[in-house]
Amino acid sequence: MFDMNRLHPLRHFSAATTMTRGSTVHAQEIGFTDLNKQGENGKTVFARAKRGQFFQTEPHLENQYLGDAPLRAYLKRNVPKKVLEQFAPDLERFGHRCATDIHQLGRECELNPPSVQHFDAWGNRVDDLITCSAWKSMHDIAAEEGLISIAYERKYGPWSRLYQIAKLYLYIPSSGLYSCPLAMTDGAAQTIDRIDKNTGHSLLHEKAFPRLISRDPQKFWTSGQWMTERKGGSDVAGGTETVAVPQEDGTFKLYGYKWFSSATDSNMTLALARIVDENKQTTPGSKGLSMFYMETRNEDGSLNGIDIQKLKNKLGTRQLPTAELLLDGSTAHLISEPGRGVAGISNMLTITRLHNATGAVSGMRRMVNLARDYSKRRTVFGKLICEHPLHMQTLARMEVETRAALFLVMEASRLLGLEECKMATEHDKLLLRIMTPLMKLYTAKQAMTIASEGLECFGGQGYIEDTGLPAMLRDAQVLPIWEGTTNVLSMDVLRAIAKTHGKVLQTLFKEIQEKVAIASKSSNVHIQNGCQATSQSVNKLAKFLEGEATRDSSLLEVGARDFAYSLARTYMASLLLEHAVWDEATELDAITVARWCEQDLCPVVTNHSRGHYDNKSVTMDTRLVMDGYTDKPLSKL
Ligand code: UCC
Repeated sequence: MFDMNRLHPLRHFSAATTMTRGSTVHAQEIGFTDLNKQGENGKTVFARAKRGQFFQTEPHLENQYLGDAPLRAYLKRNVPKKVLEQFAPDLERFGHRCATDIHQLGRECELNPPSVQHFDAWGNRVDDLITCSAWKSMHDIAAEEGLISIAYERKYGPWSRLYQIAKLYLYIPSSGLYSCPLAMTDGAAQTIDRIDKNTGHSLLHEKAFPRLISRDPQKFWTSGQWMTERKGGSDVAGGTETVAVPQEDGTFKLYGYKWFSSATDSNMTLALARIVDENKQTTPGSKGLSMFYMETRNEDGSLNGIDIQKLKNKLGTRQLPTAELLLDGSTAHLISEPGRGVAGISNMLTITRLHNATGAVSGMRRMVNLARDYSKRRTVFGKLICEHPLHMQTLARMEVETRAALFLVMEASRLLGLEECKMATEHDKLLLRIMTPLMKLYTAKQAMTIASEGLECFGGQGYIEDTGLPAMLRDAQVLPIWEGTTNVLSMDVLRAIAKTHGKVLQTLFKEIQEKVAIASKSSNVHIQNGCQATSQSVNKLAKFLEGEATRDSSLLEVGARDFAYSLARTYMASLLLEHAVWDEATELDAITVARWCEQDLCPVVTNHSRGHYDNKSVTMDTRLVMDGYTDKPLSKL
């Protein structure tokens, strides 16, 4: 008979003993016999016995750059040696700061969330937004460290963007969510940079832009992005009610209610609104939306026709002053062609989505590295948890996800750098267009999984707020929501394909196949298997697209999420393959390929073959969801 006791992890323990690092220690050696010890005055010494002598060791943060082998390898592989030699020392120095003083400030931001004082002592409406000193320090640090400016100074040509994103990646998990205003600041800078300087927007180019990219804390401005209104954040065209009333001096007055305005302390914002025509009418839908520039304060420091209605009570990102704002005659400047607001603000979305993905992968890396460190400190069942193979398997799975996500985000940054320096080919531009939603949607979901799995690696301590760990999970949950939910982004993938008549897809497939062709020369069995799995996935996708799917748009829409996952996973496989056949690649890179390719790279074909997208299945989905639903208030049940 099988001895169940063999499976019991505690089988070596007796009631009188416990274990430390593999050796048996009698209870009296660790102080519990003091329970019965008599003090000099004859009383029991409780204090020592009550608390015991064992305290768990907290995980340590290491230099965020030096401790990140995959990041350093990616940069070494892609950036010319002479260029990397110039900015790598800055990343190393900053990697230390992100584990020390900046990390401390980030924690302070978490512990001292913002508040609003609506009225002064005399009853005047002031809407004073109160933020902690650490939050204000983050503003200065962002300027001094060039967290935005690096990308626009272009000191390192096309590598500037990659350098900036790598620096942000080190920074974000320690930033106390100051990363959010920086994302929008970067998006606004990019949007302004792409507006023709000859169109008469001197305010934008001469005032706002230099401030957004300044390294001087006194001059540095942050920007908001005011899109979302009460009707919702996804359907921007259907949800925007804010109107823009033309003024005689050529400016506009905005009236409306912005439902989610993050970074309420920003100096300026880009906002969408509908221009009121001479008949006092507005145009509905996307074609009625225009993009406006507005400063949040007037010359005298008062708010520019803005009432801060309330700060949002959010699940996470509590460090960040996200507010509901009433715009009541805010002075604004039209900066897009009338009716081209969505197209205009899409530049901003491309950047903020890259920041979102950078935040996702940096959170994953932080969690994996903390859990890795903890595994070398925490002893259970007689040995360090890093000595438990099952625990190492869990961490290794998290590591594979993190590596794949890192390469995807870094690759997008590399392409963006090329595009910004006008060095991108048509192929690069098309690739970047489809990569942006794929990267955003996929890494956000990975980040949630890793954050949750990561907390488990700390046991109960992962659930205790004082450790700072639960905030990582709460904050990660914004990633699949902010800047477009997973399904909205999946639809953006389809939009990009339709808009380019399939060119983005052809480009992506070509890119994957080229990487596979190079990797397939390797004799390493893991790489060969990876090449085979990746090629098979591309072939399956191509066949799927040739079939009925493309003829029925509603079918394609139901499959949009699985389709996006398939593209993301297959492309990430090719990025891992590319890395694994690099001259300086190690066996670990081949193993990473093997592990990544063990999953279903092409869930859209799997689920299509199961009939998940046909009409019957759609009906069944609705029936499943609505089973037992009565649509009656509780009182009537
Ligand atoms: O609400 C939110 C708050 C969340 C909670 C925040 C808490 C705290 C924050 C913490 C931070 C760390 S976030 C929700 C944000 N909302 C979004 O991200 C928008 C989601 N919706 C979309 O992305 C939609 O797909 C829209 C709005 C872009 C689609 O609008 P339309 O009107 O249907 O768009 P069209 O008609 O398809 O496209 C209009 C134009 C076209 O250009 P032309 O006319 O030249 O062909 C498109 O090609 O815009 C272009 N366009 C794009 N261009 C549309 N999307 C893109 C794109 N992604 N890239 C380039």
